[in-house]
Amino acid sequence: MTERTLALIKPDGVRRGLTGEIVRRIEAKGYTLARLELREATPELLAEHYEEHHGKPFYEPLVEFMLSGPVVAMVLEGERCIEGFRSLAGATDPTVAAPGTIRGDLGRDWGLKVQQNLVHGSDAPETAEREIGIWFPAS
Ligand code: IDP
Repeated sequence: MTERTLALIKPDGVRRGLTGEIVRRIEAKGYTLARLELREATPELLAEHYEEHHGKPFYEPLVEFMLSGPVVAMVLEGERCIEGFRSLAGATDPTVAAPGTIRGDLGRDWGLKVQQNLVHGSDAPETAEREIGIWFPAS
């Protein structure tokens, strides 16, 4: 079944000049870029996006990090692309993410309060539709 997912290149990825490399991997996998925009997040948008993490110890540093520079927001389309993009991204912790994945090849631990792990990808069809609605309200 063709799916849509929200993928973000987080501020560390944009800052480090990895946008092209990350988009290249998405395109090489064969997913369609339905939307792609360089965006500045806002506290309100992030409060919605990270609703499930409110109250966790890494929440405040996560929001601060996500506000530290522009992000690239994308809507990807393709068969099973929700699971597929998470597979391309790799495990949350970049130190243990498998080589071959975006986080495993390009990310590492910087000893900070939040994992700067380059990308975000929706984790389920309902989450994907919710997150696409937050970042691209007209979609
Ligand atoms: P995911 O991005 O792999 O889906 P989530 O559990 O949804 O991981 O967490 C959202 C983001 O919060 C992560 O990508 C990472 O940047 C940060 N994060 C998650 N867990 C921790 C943690 O235990 N310490 C620091 N940062 C974390």
